[in-house]
Amino acid sequence: MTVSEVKTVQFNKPVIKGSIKVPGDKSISHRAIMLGSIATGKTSVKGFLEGEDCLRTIDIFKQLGVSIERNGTDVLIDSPGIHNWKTPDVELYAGNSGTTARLLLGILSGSRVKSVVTGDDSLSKRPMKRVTGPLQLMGASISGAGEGDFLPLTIKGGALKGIDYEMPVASAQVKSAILFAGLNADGLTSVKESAVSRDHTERMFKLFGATIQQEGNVVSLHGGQNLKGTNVVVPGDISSAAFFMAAAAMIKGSSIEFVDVGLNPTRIGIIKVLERMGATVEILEKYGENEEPYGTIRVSNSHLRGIVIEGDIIPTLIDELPIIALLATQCEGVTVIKDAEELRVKETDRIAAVTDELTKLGAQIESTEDGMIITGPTPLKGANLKSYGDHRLGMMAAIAALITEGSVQIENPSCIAISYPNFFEQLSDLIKKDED
Ligand code: SPQ
Repeated sequence: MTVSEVKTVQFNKPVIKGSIKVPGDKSISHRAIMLGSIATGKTSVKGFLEGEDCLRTIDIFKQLGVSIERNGTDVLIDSPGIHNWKTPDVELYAGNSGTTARLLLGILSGSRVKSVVTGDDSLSKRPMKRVTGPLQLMGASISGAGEGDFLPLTIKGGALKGIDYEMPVASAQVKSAILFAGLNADGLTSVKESAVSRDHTERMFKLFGATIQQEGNVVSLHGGQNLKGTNVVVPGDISSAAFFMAAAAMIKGSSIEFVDVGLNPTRIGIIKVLERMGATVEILEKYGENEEPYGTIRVSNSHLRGIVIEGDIIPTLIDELPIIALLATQCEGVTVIKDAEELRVKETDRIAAVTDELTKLGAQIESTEDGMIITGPTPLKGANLKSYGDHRLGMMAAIAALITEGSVQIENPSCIAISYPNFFEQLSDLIKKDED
């Protein structure tokens, strides 16, 4: 590691205040490019996230012969439709992005092209069988290491049959991959989850003209539906906003307004947790109920208390658990996070990584098989923290620096650009506003 890959962050305990519009939602940005490429005709996307993961998704669909022009956060797609894609000349590289790889496996299975999907070191260790297993049951031709459990994987698109599948883990990526395959399968495809995960794919299928049924935790669609290009507006990413929501909640005198942030009910677990911990959360405006709900919300500091986070709420805040763990160090009493074993197979083992890094800051935290137990409030001290190349760990470390006595050094902070390219600019804007 070179010296330039370590960032020293020191703030002398500031108050943070102001109004921000966080970048576009990562999950929705990926799906907008994917559906715009599957559909025939022109699609316009506004508010696209210029993060590394979503840029990989654009590159991949260009390799498949789709015309995609990006001008900042505006993207124009012109596609011949999934059945007219070309066989790519190169391997399709998903980088660090689990969403790109897993959803792509479902999409390619029902296409007419043969291709190889690869990823970086972290992604090549993440389990793919959860997706390739049901896809193979639908008739997909997928081969690769560990009987299809690890990238690189070779997919030969072809005829598929519908499936009635009960998922062993609540996962939007597994559900979406099966639904994408189901779109080009013969007959009905039905997916059942143990708890409802983010439903962006389902909402966007409807926007592109597909008929899809959602009843409780079961989603079904008939194969053979053709999608037509349309216009997509991507709201701000609540998972990115969560870092500053936590900061506003735990720093005395702080208050931040989040403009045009996504408020999809399957993603707002962080808001429920903040309210239960005692933070002040105000929903100031709410729009767009039928497609993707979004609005303006304000989060302000208040006395915080520890809570238990478990069960059905977990899929609605899965990516927020690293920052929630930091927040819990500032709550009075014990916070218990359970039923979150999925954290162990993200960009890194987030249970082990969060526990190790917060311990270095002096937090009272212990890991369990499926979560963490944190006792607070604890004053935190500066330390040298690893990001593990995981954007959410990198941002957790930077937000921790707002409350530590002494500086925090973050190893490999550039990974933050995976989901939040202007994170440090927005952070310093929020601090400056108080000095003005
Ligand atoms: O795309 P990737 O790398 O899997 O990203 C993460 C993240 O922290 O940004 C997880 F590591 O988000 C996933 C999320 O955890 C994005 C996602 C989606 O867009 O469908 C769904 C969740 O994963 P899963 O496995 O629960 O379906």
